[in-house]
Amino acid sequence: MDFSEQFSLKGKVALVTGASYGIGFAIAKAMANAGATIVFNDLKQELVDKGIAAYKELGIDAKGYVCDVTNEGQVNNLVATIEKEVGVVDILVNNAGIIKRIPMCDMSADEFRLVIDVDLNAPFIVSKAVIPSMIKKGHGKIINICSMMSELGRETVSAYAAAKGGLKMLTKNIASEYGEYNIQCNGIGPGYIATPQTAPLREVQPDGERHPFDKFIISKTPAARWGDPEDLGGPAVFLASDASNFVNGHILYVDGGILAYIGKQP
Ligand code: NAP
Ligand code: GCO
Repeated sequence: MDFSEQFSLKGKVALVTGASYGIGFAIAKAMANAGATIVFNDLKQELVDKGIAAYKELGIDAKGYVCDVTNEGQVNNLVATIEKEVGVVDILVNNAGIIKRIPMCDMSADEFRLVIDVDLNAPFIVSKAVIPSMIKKGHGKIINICSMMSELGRETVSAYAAAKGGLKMLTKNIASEYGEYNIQCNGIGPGYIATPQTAPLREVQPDGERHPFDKFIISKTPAARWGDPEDLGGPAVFLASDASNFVNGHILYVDGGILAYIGKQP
């Protein structure tokens, strides 16, 4: 296999969850450019239609479906439909996710459960739905979108940190349990990426100043900038391609150096 072939996704079907915009969209775009056929889902038809149009503008013929990834029945239907209409899912990216920024003692148990449901239970449900056909086909790649909060905590994100820490361990367990079937399951841990999810942390202040959290993140990031969703494209293609066939159970942090850095000396 020549060098570029190793990174090619030609002939592969990639399902990226929650990929109408944001990180999922950028990952799907990179995978399409590497040759994959893109399938994605989102919660609402309106978002799916917007996503399809945005892919089309880039010359990508993506197929989109409405599906709530926390609903096992809907997920099983989605995977059966994809197998019938497009083919077996070779690459799954568990990207759909939510965050609630609420101090822990003010957070209700229902709010906590909702975050766990979307960010941890859903990757379990979707992975479980695609693994049997991957085993039959003889290969599969699962990429779980983890977080800085798979390693670190901070005020107000207890549910998110618990879910993303759990997702890191689910990643290692899928790798352990299905590695023998030539399935590689790895995670990507994005740093702070400029998407709608983090927009409230970057809001310009009434006096025109940058948000204090925005300044804080820049000071904590050796790259001295927020990540762009496009920064995740190359790492995702690597983990979806034959180039990573012996990489399993690994979390690839794409964070501009945050986890390596103790912070600026006073
Ligand atoms: P985003 O802009 O909020 O996009 C998330 C997508 O997931 C949206 O399209 C959302 O649809 C969809 N979604 C949410 N719940 C869903 C469900 N139950 N079923 C199906 N789709 C659902 O987020 P993002 O910033 O691109 O983040 C993508 C992933 O990366 C998430 O897992 C996030 O935790 C993770 N991450 C983000 C950052 C960051 O700095 N942005 C850093 C590390 C990790 P709706 O619009 O309908 O809600
Ligand atoms: C927050 C952020 C983060 C990021 C990301 C970091 O409020 O701290 O939203 O959690 O979204 O997951 O990797």
